[in-house]
Amino acid sequence: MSFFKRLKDKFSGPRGEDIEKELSSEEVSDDPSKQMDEEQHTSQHELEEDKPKKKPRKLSEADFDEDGLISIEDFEEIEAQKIGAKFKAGLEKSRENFQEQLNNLIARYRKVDEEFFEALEEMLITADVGFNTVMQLTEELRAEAQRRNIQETEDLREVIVEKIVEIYHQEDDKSEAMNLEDGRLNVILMVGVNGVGKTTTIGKLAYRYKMEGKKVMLAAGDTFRAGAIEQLKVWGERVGVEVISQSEGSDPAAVMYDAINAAKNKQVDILICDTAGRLQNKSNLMQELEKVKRVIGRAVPDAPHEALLCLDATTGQNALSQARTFKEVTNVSGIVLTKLDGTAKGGIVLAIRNELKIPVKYVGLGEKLDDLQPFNPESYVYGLFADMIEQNEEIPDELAESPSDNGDASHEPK
Ligand SMILES: Nc1nc2c(ncn2[C@@H]2O[C@H](COP(=O)(O)OP(=O)(O)OP(=O)(O)O)[C@@H](O)[C@H]2O)c(=O)[nH]1
Ligand SMILES: [Mg+2]
Repeated sequence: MSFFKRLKDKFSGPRGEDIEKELSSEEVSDDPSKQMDEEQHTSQHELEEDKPKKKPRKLSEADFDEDGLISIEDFEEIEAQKIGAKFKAGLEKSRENFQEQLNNLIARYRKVDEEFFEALEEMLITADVGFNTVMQLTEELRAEAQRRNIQETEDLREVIVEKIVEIYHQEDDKSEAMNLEDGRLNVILMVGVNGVGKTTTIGKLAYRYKMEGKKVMLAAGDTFRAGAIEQLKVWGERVGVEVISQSEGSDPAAVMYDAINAAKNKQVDILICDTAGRLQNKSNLMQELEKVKRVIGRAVPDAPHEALLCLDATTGQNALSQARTFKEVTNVSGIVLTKLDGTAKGGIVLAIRNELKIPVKYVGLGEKLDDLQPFNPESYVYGLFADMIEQNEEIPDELAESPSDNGDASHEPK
């Protein structure tokens, strides 16, 4: 089965069309910070005008058997297609950009030659993919085109998308999975510069874990910014989880200490700690972060189990430089890349993964509660190239004029 066909079956398929039809166009903002005093959110928090928000499909009666149960296969199928629809909606800007540029390239350079590869490199670098990653990708594409004797750029379309997934997987085996275990207090620390989406992400994560049946607690460790504690409390109320806080200006390490004690007493599964936005070049703030981590580590062995660095995808190369500095001073176990819905340069995901060697664990695809999705390279490329993937019609074997290996795009993915 071809790569495009496999992605189409998984993320779109027959149910995908239903889900899309039922996606409503009414705008819903679930972000409680929007309800707060305008002054508490500076202009860096302001985003571009949002696209209409879409609702995932609800299960219909037909999905249930006579006992009112749904099969695991049906459930998984619907879940995969919901994820596909989320990534498709969240990556709309990037997809328009990527697909249009790729179509233009293929129309302009019909033959696979050096000129085409150079133009492709330029396109990918402009989409924030990152220089080294682009070079590696096009190098592999050159080799693959030669190996399979691909002459027409049109026949390289699917190979390009497939290589993006491959390049994501190689390098190391660092996984996107969160280091969370049942039967212990898991501590997640959220760090990053101002306005990247730390607090919002904490709200969305709390919602996700609560829906999974976990007991969640939040620690209001941003004691610095006016209104930050209140913002986290609003999230806590909305999601229905307890928030441990002290007064503004108090020592964040003391808040963490309190929160850990409360979490232990109440047998919490997951404690998520907010921190103040800190500029990476302010060494005192960075030291404060280390103190917070020390306190957490002393109270719970091996904690924090995840130190997630929040990066704003709309800041492009600047996000990469933030990550490099944070990585130097503190141990970052994963990245949350927010506001992917707000950029047309979604290639930044690849740059982060390949140039920083830190796994992207979650991506923010919008402002609604369930718009924070676990990152997965396949859902990501589906979101980036969905129209191309859905339009792809696999040519039946008997009709495909493919003597041995002349540009046969229907090889199994590795
Ligand atoms: N469109 C979109 N907006 C997001 C996303 N994540 C966060 N935001 C918005 O980004 C803005 C800033 O979010 P916060 O969570 O307050 O950021 P923060 O990092 O906690 O900011 P400080 O506390 O000031 O350091 C809010 O308006 C959020 O709604 C996302 O994935 N997509
Ligand atoms: Mg915050």
